[in-house]
Amino acid sequence: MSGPTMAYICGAMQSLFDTSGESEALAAGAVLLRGRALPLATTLLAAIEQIAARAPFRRMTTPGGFEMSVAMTNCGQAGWLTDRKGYRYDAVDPQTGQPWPPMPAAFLALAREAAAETGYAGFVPDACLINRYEPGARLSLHQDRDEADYGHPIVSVSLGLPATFQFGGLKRSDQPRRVALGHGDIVVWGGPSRLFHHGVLGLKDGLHPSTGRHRFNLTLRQAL
Ligand code: MD6
Ligand code: FE
Repeated sequence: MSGPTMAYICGAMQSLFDTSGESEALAAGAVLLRGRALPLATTLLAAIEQIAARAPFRRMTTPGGFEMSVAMTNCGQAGWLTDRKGYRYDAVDPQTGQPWPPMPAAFLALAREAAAETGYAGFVPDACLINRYEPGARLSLHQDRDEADYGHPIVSVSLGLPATFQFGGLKRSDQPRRVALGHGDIVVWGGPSRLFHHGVLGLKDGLHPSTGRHRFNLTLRQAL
């Protein structure tokens, strides 16, 4: 027996024993778990609303003086910031003078499980950056390199309107591939691709039943 028959039987066995659903490798160390956050979507969105009530979404300024089109807030022990002084993590929200709201238990559990399942056991995020896109908002190619230890992965959860994610390489000039990320999709990435460049193309207008004209993205990090 060989070829398609074998492939079919292996696929069937995999779906018998794999309770975790579909997963797709994007690069070495980067895995897309399609729809994995769907059962928690309502919980996550309610938590985002509660966080934003205490630490409002705001469009931050880059060190070069540009206002980002993506609105951001944070929860956890540390929050990611950018202003004229640079990029960094800080325990305090500069807009309120208060600590960032605590990380909801659902964020922590989801990140732990997704990371463990993709080979990163013991991941305990201490920071979550929450991005909010409206139609037209985009995120240019960047690396996430403000965390203390690149040995930890980042777990990314997408909610609401779909987006086109660009996943490049170590060099900014590496031609990025395009990956569609929709409601409930999780990407876990670390290892050899932890410092790969990535970005999000301008959000297409639309109306999502759970988020209206918005896309949200959570990136859970072990930043400190
Ligand atoms: C976004 N995500 O999906 C932007 N960074 O809105 C990121 O910039 C990102 O998804 C590091 C790791 C995973 C990510
Ligand atoms: Fe990033």
